[in-house]
Amino acid sequence: MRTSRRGRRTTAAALLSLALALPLGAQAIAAPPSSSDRSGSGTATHSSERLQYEVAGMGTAAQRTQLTSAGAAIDSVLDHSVLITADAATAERLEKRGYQLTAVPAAAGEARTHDHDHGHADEGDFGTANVPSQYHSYAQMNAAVDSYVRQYPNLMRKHVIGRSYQGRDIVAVKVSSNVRVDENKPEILFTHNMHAREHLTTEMALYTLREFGAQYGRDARVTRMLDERELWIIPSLNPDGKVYDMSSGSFRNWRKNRQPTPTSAVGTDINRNFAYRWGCCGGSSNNPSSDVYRGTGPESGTETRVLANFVRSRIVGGEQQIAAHIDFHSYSELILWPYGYTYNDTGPGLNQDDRDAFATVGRQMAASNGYRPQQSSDLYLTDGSVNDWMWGEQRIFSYTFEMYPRSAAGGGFYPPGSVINRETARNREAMLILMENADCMYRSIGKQQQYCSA
Ligand code: BZS
Ligand code: CA
Ligand code: ZN
Repeated sequence: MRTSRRGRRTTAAALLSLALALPLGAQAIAAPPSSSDRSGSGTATHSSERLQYEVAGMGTAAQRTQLTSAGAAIDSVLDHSVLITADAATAERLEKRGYQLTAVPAAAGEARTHDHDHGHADEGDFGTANVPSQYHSYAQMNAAVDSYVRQYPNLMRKHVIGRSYQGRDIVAVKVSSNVRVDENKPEILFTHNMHAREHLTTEMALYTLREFGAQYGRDARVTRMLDERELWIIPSLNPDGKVYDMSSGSFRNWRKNRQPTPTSAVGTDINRNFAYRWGCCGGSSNNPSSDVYRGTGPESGTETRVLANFVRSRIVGGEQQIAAHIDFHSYSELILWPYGYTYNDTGPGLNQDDRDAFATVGRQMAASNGYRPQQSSDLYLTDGSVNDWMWGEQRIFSYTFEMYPRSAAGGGFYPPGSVINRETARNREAMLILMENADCMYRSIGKQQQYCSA
């Protein structure tokens, strides 16, 4: 099944010269230039074509961390190897350093996006002329948000918390009874689509709006949570990346934002750009062409800054109102907690009780959805991740959910639309568990007396 890397690259080169040989008009049809992505020219797209590789001999977190600090973003961790997506330059760099790369034939990632799909009735879940794609584009996402807010005006309110690098709205929907008033209730934050290609996470946000809207006043737990908590949902933290990933005929496997860097490479990894031990520990890259590029400084990424400012704005009367947070990613079916920058279970500001509360609630959530619970550094080290900042700087119990599928075989970043309903509803119980624990996470370890009696 697997072709050698050289084989694939020859194919890529052939495709590239074919694309360049096409008349301009035909090229425009093959890969329409995206007017809304100012930095994304067709040529840049082709010359940085990105393939997926399996890297052998990656059985330990230390080995995976080393690969990460060499600039690779790991898509998925297998028992003895990992899958990465890399452009040709990165792949070459890794091979020079002695890594064994095998190109994996692209499968689901070749699926077309709906934006430029003109009637390929056999293209299944990613959209046809008659059946709209089940994955929302950025514009469709906003339309869906607006319609929920219109449908449930007392329960949902839209806040534009800032703009992306290219100027798109970054939207947070507040969901709570008496939604217009900032009440004294524990607040919970769900963030989605920080990484461009992880579109299932945007569907997760839309599911939550739909479900909570429909179940308020019907389901006792949902009703109680929306009466006693204030929920913030950010359906796309990376609108520029989402649009870029969807706006040619096929998905681009894009992860980062679309902000220029000091080189010709584009994009900062938002999840390596937060201002807690930024770049400290070999868990990110200073190479702008890397998928885990950490940016020029902490919060140099526009979207990182928008989220951090929003979270800081929730400090009221000296107290951070947000108690708990889930950052939804895909894929691998994992529940992760901090710290990511160290292999140690505890660290400065994270004592054994903190860690035990993280792990206990994390495992309860995992028992409900079948994901695997673990400290994120069990995978590989990361620095500047959102979870480390949320806990280390804001003392927010912050988890990462890596959604469906478990492995690349289930479609990787682009699973068929037919799984959306099942795989979003799968997290209903876990979200409620976190919300129910958010008033006192230490109750889960029997230490509410010590930590939560005001
Ligand atoms: C992803 C994987 C994600 C990352 C894993 C992770 C999250 C590690 C948080 C540490 C902390 O992109 O879905 O590498 O950013
Ligand atoms: Ca409040
Ligand atoms: Zn991600």
